[in-house]
Amino acid sequence: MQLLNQYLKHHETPDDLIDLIDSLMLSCKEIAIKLREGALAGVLGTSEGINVQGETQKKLDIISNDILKAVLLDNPTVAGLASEEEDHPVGGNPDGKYLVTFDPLDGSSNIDVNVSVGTIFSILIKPEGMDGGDDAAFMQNGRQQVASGYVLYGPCSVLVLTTGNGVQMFTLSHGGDFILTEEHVRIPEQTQEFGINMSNQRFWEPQMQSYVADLLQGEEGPLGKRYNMRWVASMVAEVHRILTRGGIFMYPWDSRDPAKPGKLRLMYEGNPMSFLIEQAGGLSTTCYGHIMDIEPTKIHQRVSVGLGSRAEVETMMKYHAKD
Ligand code: AFP
Ligand code: FBP
Repeated sequence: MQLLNQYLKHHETPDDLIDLIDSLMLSCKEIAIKLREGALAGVLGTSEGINVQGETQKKLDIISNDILKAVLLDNPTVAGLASEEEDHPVGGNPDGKYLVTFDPLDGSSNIDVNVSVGTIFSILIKPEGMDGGDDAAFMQNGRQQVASGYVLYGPCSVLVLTTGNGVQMFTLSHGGDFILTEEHVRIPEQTQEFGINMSNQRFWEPQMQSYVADLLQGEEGPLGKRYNMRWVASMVAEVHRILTRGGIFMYPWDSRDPAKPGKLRLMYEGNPMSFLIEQAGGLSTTCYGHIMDIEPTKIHQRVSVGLGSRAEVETMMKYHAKD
């Protein structure tokens, strides 16, 4: 069993990137402690704030954001950061090499009910001559990511990471180390499990309606097999399930807010998760094309998402290619 830093060094990860991942993990360990203490630390419940996405912030959204910001801005490799909880990017060291985007606590509407949540992150290189505090520096497609990952805070805390060399899982030990517990994660091609918020069914496009209707028909329908459904309402937990045992997860465009391409955020959820999914042999799409090919135009841009087991995602895309 290898410790995180040793593993990364052994796989020729640049020293400054190891240093940055180390800072991210320092923050995540602090967040894990706050989550573990829950009501004892007075951190549960809602704050007074509303974030730039128009969502009510949980106290732990703000605490987690503050922890990540403080630790990352103290790291000289960080030229700038962008958070789902901040209106604008924040500049770091002008000579820093990296930009970090993160969702400090994804699935935070689950915190009070003690269900799994997570921190999602993505690392980009700051383009030459740009200011790391400017939106423009972050306008890079998902293929430019040098690393991405998440820490799932569940019954145990697990870091799931890619630096472009497959996907590795590291479990947080009692002693505070992230220890390699799974190397070169592969997503099974086929699955019998899907995840989508069914309460939004009437708002989906006809193509998605028809795909999910066929999933629900099971072995009697055109897909010829019985499916099970899972919905945690925490993307980190859904992606972790898919990386662990396969499946398809969808959060498609819907007509509740027709001008928005979807609910999930490209820079903090779509791109980092797509990098992991594709590195593990799966597919990650908008239902029409690869998420990581999207050229972003806004830091808080939204995206429609359909990701997971390759064969299932391809089937779902065929429904969308029909017209
Ligand atoms: P929160 O961080 O506000 O809880 O949002 C989490 C999330 O963006 C993503 O993790 C889930 O997949 C999705 O919301 C669940 O959305 P619904 O509540 O609409 O099912
Ligand atoms: P396991 O302990 O076998 O996972 O079963 C769990 C459970 O009994 C409940 O926790 C859960 O509500 C239910 O299964 C979900 O099952 P299904 O998706 O088959 O309806």
